[in-house]
Amino acid sequence: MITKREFLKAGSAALALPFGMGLLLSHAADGVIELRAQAVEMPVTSGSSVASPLWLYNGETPGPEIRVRQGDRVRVRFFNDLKVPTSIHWHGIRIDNAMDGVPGLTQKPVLPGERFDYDFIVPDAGTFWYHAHFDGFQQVARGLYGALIVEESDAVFAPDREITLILDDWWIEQDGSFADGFEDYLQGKQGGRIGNVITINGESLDSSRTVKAGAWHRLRLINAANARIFHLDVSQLAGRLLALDGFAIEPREIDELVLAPAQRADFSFRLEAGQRTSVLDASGTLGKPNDNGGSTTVFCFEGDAAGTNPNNVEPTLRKAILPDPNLDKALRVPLLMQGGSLSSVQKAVYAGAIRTREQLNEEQQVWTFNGIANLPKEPLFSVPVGTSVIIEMQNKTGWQHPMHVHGHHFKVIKGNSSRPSDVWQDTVLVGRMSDLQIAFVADNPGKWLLHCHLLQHAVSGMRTWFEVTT
Ligand SMILES: [Cu+2]
Repeated sequence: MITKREFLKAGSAALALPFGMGLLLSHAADGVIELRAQAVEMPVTSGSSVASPLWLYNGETPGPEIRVRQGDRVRVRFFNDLKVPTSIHWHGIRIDNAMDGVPGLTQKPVLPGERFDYDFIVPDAGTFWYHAHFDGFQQVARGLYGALIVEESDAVFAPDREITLILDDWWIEQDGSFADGFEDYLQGKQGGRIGNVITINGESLDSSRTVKAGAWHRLRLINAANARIFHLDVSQLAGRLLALDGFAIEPREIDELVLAPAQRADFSFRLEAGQRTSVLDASGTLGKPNDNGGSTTVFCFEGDAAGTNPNNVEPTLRKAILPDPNLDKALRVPLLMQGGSLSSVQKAVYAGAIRTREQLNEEQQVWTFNGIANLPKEPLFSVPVGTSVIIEMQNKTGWQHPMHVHGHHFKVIKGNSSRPSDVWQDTVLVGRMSDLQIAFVADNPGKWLLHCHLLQHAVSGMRTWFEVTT
């Protein structure tokens, strides 16, 4: 059995990058990016020799990092080499609806052996990601995701001062096979598929990266896990939080970062020569405490031996200007969230008919929005373009839900999201048994998904949609 490193050396055409990821540029060559979804037997972590049946973009985990510039037209020629249908969703991009990658709502699934050309403009600079959006609970868990980085039109950080880290967890057996074959029903009723192997760009916990001493770096973090909410102690990072869900914020120092599935966070940081800094696990659930009796190190950086550059000024990001919703005139949309293993719900609508609790259990539809499990025929709401909308989420379940709105960014106007309230975001963590309100201007025409990004929750009921009409 070969290790992942040997595998990459032997078979991958990926460009050599400082941090080991393949790279695809839209503003290179003919500007068309080629992505292939493929089944690949390889280990999930470098150094391991136990292969898992992964599904990957271009045979890489994470998939190749796509780098484009703000305002670019992005063209992706996508081939499905898998034996199952799939599609790609461009998470967080305020995209043309037809390119959003949601089978059943915005496109047909891309069948085995077929091709789909994605073609869209990226209006906002920031840290985004792409992932499969068909049977996502399985396809994302098997590795179908990658970073989508939209650079500012004028480069803010030097290219070799940029570090993208994708956090994931995998639930695999000793022999490398995926635990439960993606059929564990009970997990879907609770906190979802939490893995037993953590990876950071395919490296295991405590991986170290050398950075240029004295220079400001930009760290882009992406949580690609199905269900795991990362609690990171970033107090040692000696940097500042620059952006959340791709969008620039007022830079600030923070000690702890809660990163729910699909969320992103950008930091600036700088190290002196020989200085080492660690990002630690604040949840107490990752790995084992280190020899010093402290928290587990998730990843760390070390300044190289080069001299410092005292003239180096910390770069800052330009804030995106999005229209603020008119809260007085906004359409208020209640969203009652129910279900899960502790639920008392006795009946709900599924596929257009009222079902009993037993029937819902049989159909594995155990979560509901407003009494409906999974995509209803009618939208949650339909509004003309430009309408301000407030979604009043009432989480009556004993679980947390990272709620994601497609095609738009929103602000939290009421409730605790464990994030600053003045930021635009596309995924918000709604606490158990709590209320939270988000607001945005529905300014992107089309049919948009609104769902829980805990992917087993989504497939077993926590999905709805809304319509923005012209
Ligand atoms: Cu959920």
